[in-house]
Order: sequence, then C-alpha cells, then structure tokens
Amino acid sequence: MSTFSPGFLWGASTAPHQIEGNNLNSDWWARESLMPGMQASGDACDSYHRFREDMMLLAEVGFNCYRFGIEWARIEPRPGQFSQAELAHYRRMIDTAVEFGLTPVITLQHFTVPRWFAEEGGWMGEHAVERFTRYVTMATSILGGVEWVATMNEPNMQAMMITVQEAMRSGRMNEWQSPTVDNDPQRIAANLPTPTLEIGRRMVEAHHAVRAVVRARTDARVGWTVANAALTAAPGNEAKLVEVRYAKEDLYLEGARGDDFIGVQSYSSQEVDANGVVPHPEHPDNTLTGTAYRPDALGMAVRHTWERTGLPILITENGIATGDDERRIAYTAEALRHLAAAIADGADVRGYLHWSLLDNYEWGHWEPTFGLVAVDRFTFERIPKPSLAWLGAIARDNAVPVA
Ligand code: IFM
Repeated sequence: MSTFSPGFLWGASTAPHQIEGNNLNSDWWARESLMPGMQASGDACDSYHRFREDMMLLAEVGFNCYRFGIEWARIEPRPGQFSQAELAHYRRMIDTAVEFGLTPVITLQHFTVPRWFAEEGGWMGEHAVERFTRYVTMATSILGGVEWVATMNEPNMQAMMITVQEAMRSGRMNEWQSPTVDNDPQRIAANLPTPTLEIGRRMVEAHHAVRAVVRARTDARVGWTVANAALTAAPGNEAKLVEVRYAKEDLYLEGARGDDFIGVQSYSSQEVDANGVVPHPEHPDNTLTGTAYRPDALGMAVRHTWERTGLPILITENGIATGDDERRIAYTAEALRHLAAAIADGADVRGYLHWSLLDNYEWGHWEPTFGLVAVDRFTFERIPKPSLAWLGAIARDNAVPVA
C-alpha cells in the first residue's frame, strides 16, 4: 500500500452550472439556446435543491472533502444587485458540508459568468477586474470558516474558450481546427486553440485582485486551479513544447506565485510537434471526450506543477469520461499510484478530489459521463456506481494498493 499523509483530503468536485439546473442569468444558459448541436443544461442534476443528498453520498462512503462552486450569476443577477437569498443558500451548503464532516473547497467562478458581464465584454471588458472584485467582496461575506478557496476554475481553459468564441464570431475556426474535426463539438474539444498571452495576463490580473480580497476578508488558503494537459515534446520539438506550454499553462502557473496552494486538474496527456499540440489520435481506448486513456498524466501534471510553483498542491480534478465504471476504477487506481510516486519524490500534495461526483452537464453535452454517481435525468434519482464505494474505501484507508 502507498499511504498518504494524515489529514489528506479525499473527495469529489462539482461545478454549479453543471449540476444545479436553471442557471438562468448566466452566459452559458444564453449560449446553450444559440449554438447548433449544443444540448441544454436545463434542470441539470437539480443539485440546487438536492445538495444535501449529494453531500451525504460522499460522507457515507468515507470522504472528508467536497469541492463545489458558488454561482456568480445567481448572486449578482444584475450589475450591483446582490441576492441575499442566494448568498444564504451557498452558506447553507457550506454549513451542510461541515455538518457531514466534509471540508469545503469553494470555487468562486467555474467557467460561467453573469450574462450582463459577458455582454459588457466578459473577461476582456474594460471593467472586468473591478466587477469580479465587487462580486468576490460580497461572496467572501459567507466564507467564514472555509479553509480552501479557488478564485477561478481553469483560467487557461477559459482563455481558450474566449479564443474559440472570437474565432466563431469572425469565421476563423479553420485556423486551428484539424480538418478531420468536421464541427463535431466533442472532437473540437480534443483539439483546442492556444489563447493569446494578452487574455492570459488579464486572467492573472483578475486572480491577483480577488486573491487580495479573499486574504483581507477570510482566513482561507487561496489559489486557483489550472488545467494541465501533461504536454510532452515530439522528438526534436523541445523548444516548441516550452513555447506552447507557456501560453497554455505555465503563464497561469506563474500567475499562482504568491498563492497559498495550486489546484491541479489532469485527465490526459498530449504531444507537441512543430505545428503545436497534436490532436489525440483515434484509438479504441479513447475516452468519451475523445482524449487518450492516460492515467499516468496525473503524475506528470503534479511533477510539472511542483517544479514550476513549489506550492502545496490540491488535485482539484482528475477523472475519466466513460460509460464503463470498471474502467473508471482502473484509470483512477493507476492515476493514484502515479500520484503517490510523485509525492514520494517530494511533491507536497494535500488532497485528491475526483471529477466528478455526479454524471453532469459536460458543457453542451450529457453523454460524456464522469460521475461516481449516475443521475436519472427525469426523476433525479442518484444511483451510486461501484467506483463511489471503491474510492471511498481508499479515502478511509488513506492508502492506495500498489499494483
Ligand atoms: O467538466 C469539466 C470541468 O468543468 C472543468 N475541467 C474538466 C472537466 C471535464 O471536461
């Protein structure tokens, strides 16, 4: 057995828009009805009402942590108009997590923004940082006793989405899409453009502004979570790897300098060649999002993040989109062994949060199922998969069997 340090956090992660349902004032809700081929989030998993049941599922099997988000679009549905009722709702969630012995890890912004913020120009808008700071100032009023706060989820993926939206608006999609993608949104997701440094720097500026607010108004450790694609160089492309990785990831790891922790989010690995990131080759083992089956990516992501930042690490996401739960268990067991090896080599890792607790709304699609728990889309009944109890047992043992 590889044993983890005492107090290691074990749990699962979710995001408000993906599970709550009816996030009516968000930019994503608006976008879902406009884009062809995109499924709607609708009632999602109705976790807005069923969060207690969700948390109980985690606690019952032995987890001690739950990462969830609070939704800016609900808290500030109109500029400067804050909902005390919604703030109270999220405070109830924090209290419920604590009641169940789950350390809450709170994400302040997970991909979605209020529709009015998007209409003002979104993250690149003139007042973006000021608006985000005002929201976070209000949000911190409910964060008493919370120990872990992530300002933004995957700012690097958000920067990439801004790039995609811009390309769609100006009809330049073919500049980065592989010709085989054919507008299939799942395949597009496997072949993403590199955001400009200007967008990345704006995200860093926003993170630093609200980090100061969280520090001034709470006792929480504050950081952000970065999507890590465990990029490697095709032979002879080491310099290209450094260039591509800087724009996609390292800029954001640099932006974490001075933070209290960094969230690592890892699913797969990709090569970089002279043309940039190589799309995941077709393979029968590929996951439901078209990515390569690479449980070793977690160890690679942790090692790179540790080398670049030297910060305490929380694994804030790791998982697999599959309809086969045995495969989820196999993937996660191997990922955890790679994690244990990275820790043995010196990385300071404080917890592992699986993505995701529930089969949820995967940004335009319901088919890629990442959950430890299935959800009936009509009755919202929660149906735990064997992986839930399996990972719960690892959490209780605080150890993962050596293969
Ligand atoms: O569902 C997403 C999540 O919102 C952010 N990280 C990756 C997950 C799986 O694609």
